[in-house]
Amino acid sequence: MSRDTSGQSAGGAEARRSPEFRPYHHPAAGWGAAKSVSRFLIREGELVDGPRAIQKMNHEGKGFDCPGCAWPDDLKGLKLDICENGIKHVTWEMTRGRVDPAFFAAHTVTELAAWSDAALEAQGRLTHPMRYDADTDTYVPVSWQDAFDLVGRTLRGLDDPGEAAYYTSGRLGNEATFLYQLMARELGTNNLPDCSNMCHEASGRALQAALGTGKGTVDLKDWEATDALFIMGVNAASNAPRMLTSLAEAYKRGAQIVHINPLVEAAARRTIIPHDFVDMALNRSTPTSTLNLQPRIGGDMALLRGMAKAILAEAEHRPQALDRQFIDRHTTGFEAYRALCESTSWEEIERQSGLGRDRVEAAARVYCDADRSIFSWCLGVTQHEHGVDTIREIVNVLLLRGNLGREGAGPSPVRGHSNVQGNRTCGIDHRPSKEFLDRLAEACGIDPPREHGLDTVATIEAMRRGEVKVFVGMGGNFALAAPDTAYTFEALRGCELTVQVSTKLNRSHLVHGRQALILPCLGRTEKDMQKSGEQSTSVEDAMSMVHLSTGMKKPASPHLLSEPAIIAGMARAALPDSATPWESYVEDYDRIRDTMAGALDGFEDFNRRVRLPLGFRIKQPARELVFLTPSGRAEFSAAPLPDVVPAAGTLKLGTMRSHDQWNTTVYSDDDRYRGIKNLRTLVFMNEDDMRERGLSLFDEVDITSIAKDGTTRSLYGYKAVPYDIPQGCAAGYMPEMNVLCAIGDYSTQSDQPLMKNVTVTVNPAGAPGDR
Ligand SMILES: Nc1nc2c(c(=O)[nH]1)N[C@H]1C(S)=C(S)[C@@H](COP(=O)(O)OP(=O)(O)OC[C@H]3O[C@@H](n4cnc5c(=O)[nH]c(N)nc54)[C@H](O)[C@@H]3O)O[C@H]1N2
Ligand SMILES: Nc1nc2c(c(=O)[nH]1)N[C@H]1C(S)=C(S)[C@@H](COP(=O)(O)OP(=O)(O)OC[C@H]3O[C@@H](n4cnc5c(=O)[nH]c(N)nc54)[C@H](O)[C@@H]3O)O[C@H]1N2
Ligand SMILES: [Mo]
Repeated sequence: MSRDTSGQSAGGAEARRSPEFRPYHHPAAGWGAAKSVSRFLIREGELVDGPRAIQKMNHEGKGFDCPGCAWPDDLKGLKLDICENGIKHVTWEMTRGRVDPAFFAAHTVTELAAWSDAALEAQGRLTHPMRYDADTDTYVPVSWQDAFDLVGRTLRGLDDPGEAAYYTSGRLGNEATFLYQLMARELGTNNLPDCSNMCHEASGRALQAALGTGKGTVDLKDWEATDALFIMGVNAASNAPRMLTSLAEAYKRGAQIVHINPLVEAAARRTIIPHDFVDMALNRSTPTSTLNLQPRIGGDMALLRGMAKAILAEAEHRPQALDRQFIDRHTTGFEAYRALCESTSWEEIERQSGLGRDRVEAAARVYCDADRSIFSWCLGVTQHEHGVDTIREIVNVLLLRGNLGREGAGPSPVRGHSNVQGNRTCGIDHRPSKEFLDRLAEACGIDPPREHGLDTVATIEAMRRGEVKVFVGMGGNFALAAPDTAYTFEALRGCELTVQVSTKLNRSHLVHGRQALILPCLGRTEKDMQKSGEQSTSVEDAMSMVHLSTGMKKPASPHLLSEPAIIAGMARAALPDSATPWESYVEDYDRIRDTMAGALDGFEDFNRRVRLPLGFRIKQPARELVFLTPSGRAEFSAAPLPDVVPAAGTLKLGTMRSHDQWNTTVYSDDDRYRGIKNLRTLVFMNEDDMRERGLSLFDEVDITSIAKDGTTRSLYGYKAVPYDIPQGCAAGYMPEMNVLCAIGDYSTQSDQPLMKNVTVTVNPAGAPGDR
């Protein structure tokens, strides 16, 4: 494949300054974060409104949910339970910049396509619905009604409802989510790809199979009560910064904290809790780790297997290392798992995990010494071929010591987008269960399709084959977030119609179908007025708490509609004879919630309970030791260890976020906690791997990925950075590196793209045979 022609250029405003790398030795959060926030507020011109909005964020009573990550709110309604990245996120939505019809008239799409992604987003908020005009190659204003009619007409003209796909990015509120899936299903398709297909699909599948529930079972109270935390494959200081508070508090109470990550991230060192004024004033930091383990990329499962092996060995002379009573009463499959652990050699465990036996045993010792343990994980565990097996192995280890269904113990996936978990709960699922569809049919009087729909990768492939002709994106930036940039671009460009419901200009507006619409919506911080008055929407956090979010800012433009209103408008146009009261739902979201109460398990009495001060928690059967599995018990798995050792001459590359970005939105070219300034086109490498290739700091390299089917994809002129990462492993930034992720390289277990497990060669730039 030739040089990347996706039109992407890495980076934000500082792209031309010279790169710097100085390993970071300060605590996470604290004054560094405070400084970064104030710089950001000044840059965005939000010194007054910004702080006022932040006050309203995430706290008990009336306010809006942080549109950032899905970490739960402080249980005491702490007003200052906010973080640097949440502040950036809110301020980003409140920018004063506007992308209006005059802007679009002044720039053709071809011209905009040459702009960097950062430059596109930096223009500010979208103000009017716009339609692509091929004659002038520009977006031109369109009335809402004409936009809806275009969608309706095109959808009605399809030969089959499965020729359309309906994407969501995980910040859509529950009420809009419910309407969106209702629209798709009433139209006759389960084609509901979502960002979760790239994120935690593996967690859902593994937990469902093992415990009969697709979610974690613990909440913040458990985090406060646990004796040992195992934090796997998450860069918490950047991506779930409020976890730092929990880690510091755990440390102060004497809990053990084990970080498992090829990189020693900032959260695995020390932090200054930003709202602890005494610690802030004294610049006093708290450690957030008691043990750091650096497995090779993909080596987590072998590490867990080794821990289990060590626990079983320990139980031979100390029976209480196992919770036999729990195992006998609540689980199946233990003997097969025990036999598998015993037959897996230490040699194999060391080779596959990349860790010495003593390190694995040290982790097992921490685990055995703790009465209550929590395992928490994110993308470092999920975006792999064997992500499902690895998460089931986490559950296996938990089950061995009965770490389930009691305070301070259990699995705790760190979800991504603020409402990605709520999206799934409220019906965004391309593989809905029969029970879900039966209830939906009854509560809404529709006849939903029963066959499975398409997920993210399958949608791209179907668009590329011409089988999906209409793509609707409810938020997000599909073109850049999805794997195989060049392939995904071609797929989108082959569509008859692409519709993007967005707040800001992004790449997905410029990589469009024959016809295209940009439909601008209210952001979460903004006031949503409908016929019955001001509306709130609900969201669910990563620990299954559902609460209301109420915007308070004047909308960025009077022409914006709310997401429920846009969905209802499209639905009415596409389904003129629908008996669903679309207009009435939009007048008063309580009406949507009343229907949801009948349609969704756990949402009984929704309107009342969601107004309780902290909202309510969706019941978790596994938490009560009720397992909705075929056996009625928690199920041990016994999967063989995969071979994750890179072939000679290749490295395993993991793509990840910098500190200063939100998925496809890049705020700057800095990655403070990793010591990087002014550089995104980099690859972190082990020093020995660099030496072998004759590389030193900032030397230019070409990176070529080798897909399962043997095809290759390349990025040129990246800069090598020596880093504390195991040999054979490399890391760099998404979304730029999506160019390297082949469309066919997704997990056979979860269908997730292998974004943390790309086989690459790295060579000095322009080396012979490289291009
Ligand atoms: N500020 C900010 N917050 C965010 C986001 C954001 O972009 N910006 N994105 C949100 C979303 S949608 C999500 S899903 C989450 C993502 O949160 P994370 O999962 O933290 O996301 P990544 O940056 O992809 O980082 C993954 C981590 O996995 C590690 N890793 C890589 N390979 C392996 C492996 O094989 N094993 C182990 N154990 N670790 C590995 C990397 O070193 C890195 O620390 O964050 C959410 N929060
Ligand atoms: N290589 C690689 N690729 C990855 C990943 C990885 O780790 N490595 N991670 C994957 C993961 S976990 C995820 S979740 C995806 C992220 O994929 P997406 O969720 O699709 O991408 P985002 O960058 O979060 O989307 C940003 C856009 O959302 C729109 N937006 C913001 N707020 C709102 C709102 O309130 N309403 C609406 N309608 N639109 C809004 C704005 O227009 C903005 O440009 O990327 C995936 N891609
Ligand atoms: Mo995500």
